Amino acid sequence: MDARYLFPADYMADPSAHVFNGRLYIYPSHDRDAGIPEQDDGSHFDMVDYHVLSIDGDPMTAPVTDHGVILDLKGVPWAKRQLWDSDVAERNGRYYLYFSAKDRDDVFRLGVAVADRPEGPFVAEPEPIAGSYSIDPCVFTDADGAQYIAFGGLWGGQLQRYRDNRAVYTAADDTLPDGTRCALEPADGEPALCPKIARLTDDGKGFAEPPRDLVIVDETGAPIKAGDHARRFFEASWIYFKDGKYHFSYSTGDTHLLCDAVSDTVYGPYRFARVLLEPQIGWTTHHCVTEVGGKWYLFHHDSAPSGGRTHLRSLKVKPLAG
Ligand code: FUB
Repeated sequence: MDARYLFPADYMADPSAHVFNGRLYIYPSHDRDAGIPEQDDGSHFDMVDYHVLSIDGDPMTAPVTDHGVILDLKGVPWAKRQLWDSDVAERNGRYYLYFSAKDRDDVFRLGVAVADRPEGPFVAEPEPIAGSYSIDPCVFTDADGAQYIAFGGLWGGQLQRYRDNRAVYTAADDTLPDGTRCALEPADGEPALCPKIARLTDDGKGFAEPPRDLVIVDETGAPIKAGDHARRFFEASWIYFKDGKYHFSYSTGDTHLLCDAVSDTVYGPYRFARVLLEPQIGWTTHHCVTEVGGKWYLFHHDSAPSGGRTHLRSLKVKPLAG
């Protein structure tokens, strides 16, 4: 089998997969059709809850269990809409769900919710992570136990509004009067905007340091340029450690690729290495790379089962090539 649709009964996307206590858990976004027309700012991705799935055994063949809702938008005091990509990390026997949502001012922030079991239920903190912005958090636990959060996403994910961790543009700046979009991204010949990375505090609820640029470089060591749409970062950060190297994998957005870059340190710079997945049916592409039972897998999504509707996506898994 080349790839498996993991959960045909429902539309889910943006998988983050981890083995906790010997069982594989998958934390996806829970897609739904809210009747919102497709828009460049991604408002049609109007999700209101999270589920968790689990698998005992081979991810390519074993049954998948849906444990139901683990966090609902109504349970997040600061969030107004759009529960987007999430990830879960274990710390001292408790489980921390990191997620993206829009606050009351329609600004994306990152939130934390805590549970005693991987299956939840998760209880959200009353406020978003101080100093957080944009979308798509992933948390990597290093060999020494230190945990790092990487995040960011362009266009609807609002990363282009920020410089040096400060919002320097407003929503109105995202589209110029002549209709030009993404005017806030650097010019094609300049270094691309970077995903961010920060070590987490010991309680897992905050940044222990100002987020840094996670720089992706080309074969010469130069930062990837903003005009290099086949290699520049767009969204969907994921960090994993394999064969003695840190890997940063990500989506290129409008060129619909999943790419992989490698480094000797968790902060980078990460050298562009290869394409992990060619374009699939549907606009977004998002993934994680996870070791299960000694084998490596690529979890991702596509929109084939919904007939290509961008906001109704289906989870997939395949063995990681190479
Ligand atoms: O699911 C909503 C958004 O679509 C995610 O946050 C992005 O990574 C893209 O997959």
